[in-house]
Amino acid sequence: MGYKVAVVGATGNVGREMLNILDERQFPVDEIVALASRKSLGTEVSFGDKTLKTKDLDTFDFTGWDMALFAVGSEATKKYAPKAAAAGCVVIDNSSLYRYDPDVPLIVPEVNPQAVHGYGKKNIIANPNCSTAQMVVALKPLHDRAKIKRVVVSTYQSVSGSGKEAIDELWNQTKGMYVPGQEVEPSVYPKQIAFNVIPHIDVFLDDGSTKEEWKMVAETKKIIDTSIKVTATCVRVPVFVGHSESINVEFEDFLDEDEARDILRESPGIMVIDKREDGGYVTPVECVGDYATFISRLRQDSTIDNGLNFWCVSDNLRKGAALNAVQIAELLGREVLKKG
Ligand code: 2RA
Repeated sequence: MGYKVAVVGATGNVGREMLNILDERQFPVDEIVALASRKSLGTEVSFGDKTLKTKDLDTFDFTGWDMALFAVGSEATKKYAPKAAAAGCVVIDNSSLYRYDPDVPLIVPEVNPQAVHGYGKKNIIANPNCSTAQMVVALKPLHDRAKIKRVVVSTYQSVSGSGKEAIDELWNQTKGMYVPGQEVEPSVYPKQIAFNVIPHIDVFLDDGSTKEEWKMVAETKKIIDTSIKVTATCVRVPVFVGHSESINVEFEDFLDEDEARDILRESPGIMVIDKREDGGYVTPVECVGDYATFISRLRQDSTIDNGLNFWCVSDNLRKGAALNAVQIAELLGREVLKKG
């Protein structure tokens, strides 16, 4: 016996990946439904070797359904997630709407699986921001060994984090640089993204940081430990899929780079590719489609007593969103609902 699962926002990048990963991991599905807005009604989406036609989210009755993986914006989530939750269907939400709600667990299964037992207050579980998810997978095992004091992270985030229109903008803008008369002005982003980088993701806050940077701070504290100080600079780069991060960590106690590398090698969800030679590291194009959070360039930070630097890369549509959501569904099934 398996689960009745709804994927909400099934026609978007993340929604389609959720369907792919539910099939890849052979999640125990008794019945599955792809839900989307009325304008996408009937759109065909793949679920393994099957084809699903999207149904209308607005009129859908979640009664009797076990889980709903939400991959829509906060506005649609605000309208439909409570409806699903009230019908007894556990919502696993990829939007930022509920991440900071004290009554909603924010979960990365490799990091804080025990938090799944707190889902019942609102019948909702939140998925973290993509740039947070890959980072906390790497930080948690190191924090368990040598208690982290401070994290300084710079991100290099792919355009797929902004959706399909951004992917098209990068493609067309790049092509237009070579074809006179086909130049493409910035529209998704405030500045040119082709052959450029943009130090701005989401909205600016009063202190000069952006909301994307604030999310990394707030979510790391909620998922791992509120005592960890985090400062982030989030940058959009001309990459289609795959977020990269340069991470500097200061610990309470000294942690040798070799011991840190061994710890990460043994940690769930992590692949260490770290050779001090040409190509001895992972780049975004190599992480696409993979489940792992890749770690490279691990080395001591000799400017402080207890510091390490490393490079972290992961598929932002997978570990950063769809995979983490499916892993939460697996965790919920295994630890709570216990069907299948
Ligand atoms: C981004 N993390 O990369 C944000 C939302 N996916 O645009």
